[in-house]
Amino acid sequence: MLWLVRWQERLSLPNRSELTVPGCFKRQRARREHELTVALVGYTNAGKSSLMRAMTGIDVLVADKLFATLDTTIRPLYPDTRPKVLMSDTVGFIKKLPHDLVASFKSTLDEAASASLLLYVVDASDPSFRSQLEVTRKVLAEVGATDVPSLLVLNKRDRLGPEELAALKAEYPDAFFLSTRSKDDLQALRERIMGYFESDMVDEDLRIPFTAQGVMAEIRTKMRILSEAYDAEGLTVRVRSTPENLTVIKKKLAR
Ligand SMILES: Nc1nc2c(ncn2[C@@H]2O[C@H](COP(=O)(O)OP(=O)(O)OP(=O)(O)O)[C@@H](O)[C@H]2O)c(=O)[nH]1
Ligand SMILES: [Mg+2]
Repeated sequence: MLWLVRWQERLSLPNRSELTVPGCFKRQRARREHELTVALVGYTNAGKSSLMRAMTGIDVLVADKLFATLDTTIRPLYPDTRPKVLMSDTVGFIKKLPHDLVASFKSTLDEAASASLLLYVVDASDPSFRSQLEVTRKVLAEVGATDVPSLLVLNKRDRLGPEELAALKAEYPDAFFLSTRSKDDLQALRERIMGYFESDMVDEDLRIPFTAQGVMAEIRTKMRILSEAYDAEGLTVRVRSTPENLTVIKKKLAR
């Protein structure tokens, strides 16, 4: 165990007890089952917390050191989206993670495995980013997160010269290039995320009688409203929604 303690000290790692997952995590996740979640995963120092801060407005710690983030944080995108999308910032990965310590990353790994979409955040200005990405992919594969759809985000593009950027774009044509310091890049990523979720959605007309107005609040949170038309008996709304949420709402309206 001594080597592990020394190794932790070298990286300024917290001890294992500080890294353990709060017991309420599973329950929180169960509650979020029907919600759209984006998990930020990647090597330590890639810029996950910077992205989290920029996309959700939450004041998470951003620091130029290894293992700045020691726990998972979950917040909705800000400004609000319809439907609501939750983003989670996770603990960073490193090379040669002792198997013993993998257990301490449980909240990160669980979060990743249960997300609707994974963003693999990479520091594209780090010459060793390819092997860092490999480490992240390998660890996530070990916990069965390979089925979760993902988007590769090559961050810190502001540190790349035009030729370097062009070469990386040719190497990773499907990746999203970004700097967390560029408002335009962040807006484009937001649109890409919403576009991804909407590609899975269906449009449908829902009839809401005046006696079932309570359901409208839930519809407004979970779905995007495309149009609303009132008549004498109630309201007809055209919504864009995930099939799962549509089923839940239709059941409530049928009661
Ligand atoms: N130049 C530049 N620096 C960035 C960018 N995004 C983040 N950084 C810097 O990269 C460093 C690490 O950022 P964090 O957001 O803390 O990285 P992290 O992935 O959360 O790191 P861990 O919590 O250790 O896993 C900080 O010094 C940030 O200011 C960017 O787009 N460009
Ligand atoms: Mg962080």
